Amino acid sequence: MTAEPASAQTSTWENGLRERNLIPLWTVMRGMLPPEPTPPAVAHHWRYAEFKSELERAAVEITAEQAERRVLLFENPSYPGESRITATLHAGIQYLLPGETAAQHRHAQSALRFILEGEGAFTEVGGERFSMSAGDLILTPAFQWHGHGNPGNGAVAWLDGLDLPMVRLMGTTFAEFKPPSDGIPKQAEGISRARFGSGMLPTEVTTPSAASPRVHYPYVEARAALASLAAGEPADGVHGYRLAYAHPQTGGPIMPTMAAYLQLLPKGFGGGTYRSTEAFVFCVAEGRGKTTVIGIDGTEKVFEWTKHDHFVIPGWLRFRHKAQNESVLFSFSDRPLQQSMGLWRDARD
Ligand code: 1HN
Repeated sequence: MTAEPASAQTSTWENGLRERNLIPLWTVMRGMLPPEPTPPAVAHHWRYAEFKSELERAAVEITAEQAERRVLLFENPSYPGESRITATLHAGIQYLLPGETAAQHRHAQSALRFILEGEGAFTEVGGERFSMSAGDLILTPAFQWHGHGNPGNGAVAWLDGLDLPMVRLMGTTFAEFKPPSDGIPKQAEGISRARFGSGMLPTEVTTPSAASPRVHYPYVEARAALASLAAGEPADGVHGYRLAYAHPQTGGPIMPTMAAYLQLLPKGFGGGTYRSTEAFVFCVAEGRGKTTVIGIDGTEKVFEWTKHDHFVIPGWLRFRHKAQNESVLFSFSDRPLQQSMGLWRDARD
């Protein structure tokens, strides 16, 4: 909302100001300060049954080598041409056939990967190989060399989540596509897990790294934790049984810009309505259910989801989950960025 000019004279004067790149704040200030968030992104649902065949088609159209990263990205309908799923997050599904590799590169953006299906592929991060199994979370902290390979027998698909729009906003994008001529220093397989993944920590490391040095969070462990919670305590009224993947040195989020969660919704679970300033990208790891999202204008969208469907909920839109079968949802968000700025809030209403 902008104020009407007080007189034609003011308007002429204002126009003169504009020509000199000077803007009277009072004409634009109310638009800058809405009483509560009005996210331009919309909630949206991508069904695996619909995009799986497009991934297969992509594998016919282009080799992983040509594509460098064979990804179909989820673009929010509100941001055409901007390759983003929310104001701050990028998400897509990467697909690698047996025998294919995706060359090493590195960039300022941080990435996380949640494996959908396929066994036997690996990703290399900072010179260490991590084998991928369905449901695993694997991190690629900013500026680490990383590439992927699939020496297995079947295709592999995984969700890529990146903080690309944040890095673009700050104008801090750097990338390198040619590894050093003497190669990327190799690390023994399992070393980061041995150092940071057992509930113990190296005694000589004092400064926590910005992103979790654990890198790999296997599904078997996270899933077993959720099962034990569900057997041992009542569910949260909104989230069911939800755990955040944690940075082993700080207990905080796994990355400075992105948090990730795994949650179990028991069969028949009906959650209360919730909203938070963080935008969520959800991936259905198991089960079947529905999520109702209530728009700013009060209109409801119902996403009936099943395994490997994805959906996005922009910040400050109300939503609630219902599970038809026992379900597991993976999600990631921009919460750490918001918390570092003192901006994060949520409400159960
Ligand atoms: C990237 O480096 C990967 O390394 C995946 O697998 C998706 C999307 C945009 C920019 C870089 C990867 C990406 C990406």
